[in-house]
Amino acid sequence: MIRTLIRTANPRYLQINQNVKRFRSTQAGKVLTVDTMHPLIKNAEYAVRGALPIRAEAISQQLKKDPSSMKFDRVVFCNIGNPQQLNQKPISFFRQVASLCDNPELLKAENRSIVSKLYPADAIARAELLIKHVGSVGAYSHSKGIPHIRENVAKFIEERDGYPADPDNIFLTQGASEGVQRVIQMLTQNANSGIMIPIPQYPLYSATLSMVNAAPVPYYLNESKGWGLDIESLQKSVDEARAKGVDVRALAIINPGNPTGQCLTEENIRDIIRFCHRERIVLLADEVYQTNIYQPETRPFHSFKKVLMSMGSEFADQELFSFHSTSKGMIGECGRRGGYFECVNIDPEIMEQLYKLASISLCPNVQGQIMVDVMTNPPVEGDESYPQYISEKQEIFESLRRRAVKLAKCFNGLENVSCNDAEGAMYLFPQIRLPAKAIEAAKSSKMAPDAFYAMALLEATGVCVVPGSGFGQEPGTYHFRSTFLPEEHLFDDFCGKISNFHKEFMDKYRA
Ligand code: DCS
Repeated sequence: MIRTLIRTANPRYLQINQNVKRFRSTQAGKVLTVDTMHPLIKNAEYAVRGALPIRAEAISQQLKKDPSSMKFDRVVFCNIGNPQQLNQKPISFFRQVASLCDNPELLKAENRSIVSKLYPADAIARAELLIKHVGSVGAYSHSKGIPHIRENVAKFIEERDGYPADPDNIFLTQGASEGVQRVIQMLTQNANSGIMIPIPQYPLYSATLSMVNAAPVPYYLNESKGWGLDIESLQKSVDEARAKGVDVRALAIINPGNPTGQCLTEENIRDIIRFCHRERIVLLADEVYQTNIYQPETRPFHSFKKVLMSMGSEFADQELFSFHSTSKGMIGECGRRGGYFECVNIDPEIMEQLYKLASISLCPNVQGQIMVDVMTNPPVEGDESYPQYISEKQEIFESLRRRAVKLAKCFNGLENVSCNDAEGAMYLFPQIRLPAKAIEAAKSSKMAPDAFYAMALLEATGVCVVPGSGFGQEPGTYHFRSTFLPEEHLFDDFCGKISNFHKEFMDKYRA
């Protein structure tokens, strides 16, 4: 009792006691908060899954509980190039091979008679071959990816380009994303290292640069020339960055473009290679949409590797990384996370460092690697699965092409909206000239004007698009990106909803 009195009367004791309490109260909260987390991760932005999709997800959940709570019965997710989410059918052969590899019991002699009724002979043969090379899909593989599959990727590249490819220069990855992130990590030494990225761009690039604390060096695509890429714009941007002391090390090109859908001509690619060679810049060619080509006669796909190889010995030292994925094309197996990148003219010591980096993650997931195998080595004429494979692929392709045209027509029919056609990829990126009153209303809601428009579209129709500000755009212009992936039988309704909303929006905010 006396001791307690002395303690409470002693000012020094009171001070200590208060400090302990304060210490305990900070201890009581979470150790990991947004104030204590890594600031570079906090700063990274990724609009494809940003505020709009988060609200769309909440509405979608709400509609499940209370279907009449909105003016529409479901959310249409046009914010992401995720075809199977919108019911695109997987390619049968791919799934047959994957499922047999997953369940090798089916390949045992005693099950043969049943299995051969369910699976075509070439799918069974492929699964057997893969299992021979892979072992179990449940085992870690070689960190660069299963050698047999890398050999198939090399053959695919050789056939596509007409120039040799070395399986040792190929790394299999979990989607193209992992490859892009790894290469950007390798390329950036400090905050002064710069990577040129297109504006508009797919935000994987800006987000990765944020996370490694390197400098994005933007170059603008020319909307009035069908989102063309001119060398003057590249030169201007590299000169300006270097004048500010930025060490510009690489140029990222997305071809066909995301979100812009343009497909580069061979001549243009040649000029870009000459530019990189002259300026000593590594090329990063993101070619994940190489088979989403909708005007193949006038705008076919040319790989950077092929064009570089065709330019002869003068350019034989140009460094190039090119990326591909099983998520796009007519495959759309986004969730399986398959991809690869090819390294061309990369320093052997850097190849070792890339191998080390891959080893730290042990290996890319094996089912994703199997998807890369079937993507690069699909059924060929004479195989049992060939007719079905070709017809499934063709059906998806023709439908995507029709939807691309239909949506561009819909956008171009809207007041104050203009939209370039998609030569490739899965997206349209229309420009909206928003009325001053809408821009003011956006300001008072503390939103970017294009985000304000996109949010109003979502709340009125359930259609979820991504505001142009998430990809970057010329200052003072407003855009949004929409995929053209909604199912074709719902497409007229989808276009109708957008048109009605747009008319009401313009009526409300017209000067
Ligand atoms: N590169 C580009 C240009 C992409 O558009 C994407 C995905 C990727 C790389 C990475 O894809 P994977 O890791 O799946 O191979 N596109 C995103 C988009 O804009 N919508 O969906 C995902």
